[in-house]
Amino acid sequence: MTFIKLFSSVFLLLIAISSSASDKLEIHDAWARETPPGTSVMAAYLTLQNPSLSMYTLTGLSSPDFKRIEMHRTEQHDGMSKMLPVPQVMLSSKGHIIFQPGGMHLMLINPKKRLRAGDKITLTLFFSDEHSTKSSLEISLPVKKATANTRHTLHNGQHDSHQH
Ligand SMILES: [Cu+2]
Repeated sequence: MTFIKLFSSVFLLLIAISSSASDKLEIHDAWARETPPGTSVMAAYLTLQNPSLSMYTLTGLSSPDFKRIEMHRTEQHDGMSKMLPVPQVMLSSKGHIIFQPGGMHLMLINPKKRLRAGDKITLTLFFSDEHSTKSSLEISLPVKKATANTRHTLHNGQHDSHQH
């Protein structure tokens, strides 16, 4: 291999690495709500910040600790709260997405073991950028008890088997 060829392949590799979402995106305030024993669903929250000029789409999530992860949003209908699945979420340049109690949230479905406050959950977020390049970001978030601040968002409704 000539020097030029070697140089260009290294250069391409650097471009590929620097354009991945994991380099550019920031996760803040990530946590999952501790649930009573026997509950098959947990809610998790986080803020996803995109300081870059690129646009990303959050296309899904997975976790080795759960069977599957869904994105939901909560809507009020006639005083009843209803959860609707969100297949993907756009993350604009310089924008952010907030998953929070009473709003858009993550549903962690069928934990492989009981998770208590103080435990950690591993989550992988999958992204696609404006060129359809796929990337992923792995994070670790703590399980916490609901605080007085989040408890007031509890409500009745068809999804009262868990809190969101
Ligand atoms: Cu939900």
